[in-house]
Amino acid sequence: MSTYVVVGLQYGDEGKGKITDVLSAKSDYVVRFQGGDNAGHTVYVGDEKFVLHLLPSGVLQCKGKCIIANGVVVNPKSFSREIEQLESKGMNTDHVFISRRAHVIMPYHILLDTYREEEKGGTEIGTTKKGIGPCYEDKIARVGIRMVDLLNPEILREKIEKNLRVKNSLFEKYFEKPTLDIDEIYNEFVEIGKKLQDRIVDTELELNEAIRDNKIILFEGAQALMLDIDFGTYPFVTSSSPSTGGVCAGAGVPPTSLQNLIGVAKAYTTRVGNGPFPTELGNELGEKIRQIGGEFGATTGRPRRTGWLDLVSLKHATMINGINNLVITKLDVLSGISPLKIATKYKTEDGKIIDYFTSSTTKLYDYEPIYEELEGWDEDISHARTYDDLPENAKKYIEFIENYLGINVYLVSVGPERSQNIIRK
Ligand code: 2SA
Ligand code: GDP
Ligand code: MG
Repeated sequence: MSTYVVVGLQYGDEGKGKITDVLSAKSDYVVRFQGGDNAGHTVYVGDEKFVLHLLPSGVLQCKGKCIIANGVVVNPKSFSREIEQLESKGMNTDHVFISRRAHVIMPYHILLDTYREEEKGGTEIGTTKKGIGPCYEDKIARVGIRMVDLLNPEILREKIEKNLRVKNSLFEKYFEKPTLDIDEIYNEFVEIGKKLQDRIVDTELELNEAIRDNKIILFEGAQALMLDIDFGTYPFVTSSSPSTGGVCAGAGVPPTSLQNLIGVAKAYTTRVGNGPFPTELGNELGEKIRQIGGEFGATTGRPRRTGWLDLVSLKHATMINGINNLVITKLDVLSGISPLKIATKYKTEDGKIIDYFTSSTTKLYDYEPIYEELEGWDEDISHARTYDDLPENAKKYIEFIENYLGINVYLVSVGPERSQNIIRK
């Protein structure tokens, strides 16, 4: 198999960064295909912690090329910051490229996102305030600025001017906030274009050539299926498609080229931001899991909401993604908790028992999860390196998930470090 796709199956933060890092050592390409610097992908190398937001997590290990493809929305300032951070640690970043077609997050996108979130009675989605939604809006409205535009000052000025006419009027009249200055933005982004020009390329050409040459390509998802613009808990979602299907449009590669579809799920569930969360604990045990699991936003530092594993939503996620390999992370966090609950069905507000995920987000608040209880284990499993090192009850937990979803778990992660994995044959 030469192409791998790693996607999140819950509400993000499943540990995709760690898994991508592990897989990227043998990859010729590591590719981000959606989202932007809203992502927070944590990788531990020894005692050193790296949190990657816009760059693929594979940048730390991949000896080939790291690509930010057309489906990503790029904040060039975050890009430069991350590149500088890595270079200050002695790393070479000459292998990082951005698609000419990728859209640029402009200062007005960030302000719009922030004002909407802070407005009383506004969107209140609990976004990362990185400008992701407004940038994708402009892309779809066909008024966006793309990386290639940063290389053509005349077109760039025209496009900024056009956008500012609308955005400034919104800032002034609707939000009652200061307007933005065209010259300031223009000068800044022309300079950014000059600085990044050698990295701005036609990534879809390169990737398709790599597919033809049977190179190993790893597509790295950010966020997760339950935050998908179509199949997540709309409107409490991100503005892209973090699914395996999103890879094709987001990187310009054909569906027939995708082979190994890897879904990453935590052994429990977390969510950061607003929106329904049927298995949320919201009690002392939830707090305990947050503390042991270190469940705080890797980009914003916000405390993540915690809850039991939800197989109803996981089945939805594996179905939409067509997952053929599962990774379960953070099993170590559940040591010492017994019984462990797993949601296998929901009871709807009118008493019906269902085992599929609903499209009606508002109803989901009134759905009651129906749980199976499994006995827990007390052992510290963070040193387990083979499946047989795991206590019987931990194995039963994994096998319960496999049986429900009908998909094999091929990797169990038992700690944040690169080496803390159990790979099943
Ligand atoms: P946005 O900013 O428009 O994408 O926000 C929309 C929703 O998507 C959620 N979202 C995330 N959820 C989990 N993790 C994300 N990345 C960071 C992390 C988040 C952080 O790794 O911890 O630091 O807070 C991420 N990015 C977006 C977001 O919470 C909204 O629900
Ligand atoms: P991502 O967005 O999916 O890449 O995940 P994040 O990096 O936002 O959050 C996952 C957190 O869990 C990070 O702090 C990781 O270092 C950590 N982590 C990943 N896998 C494991 C694991 O198996 N056990 C423990 N205890 N922590 C893990
Ligand atoms: Mg994250």
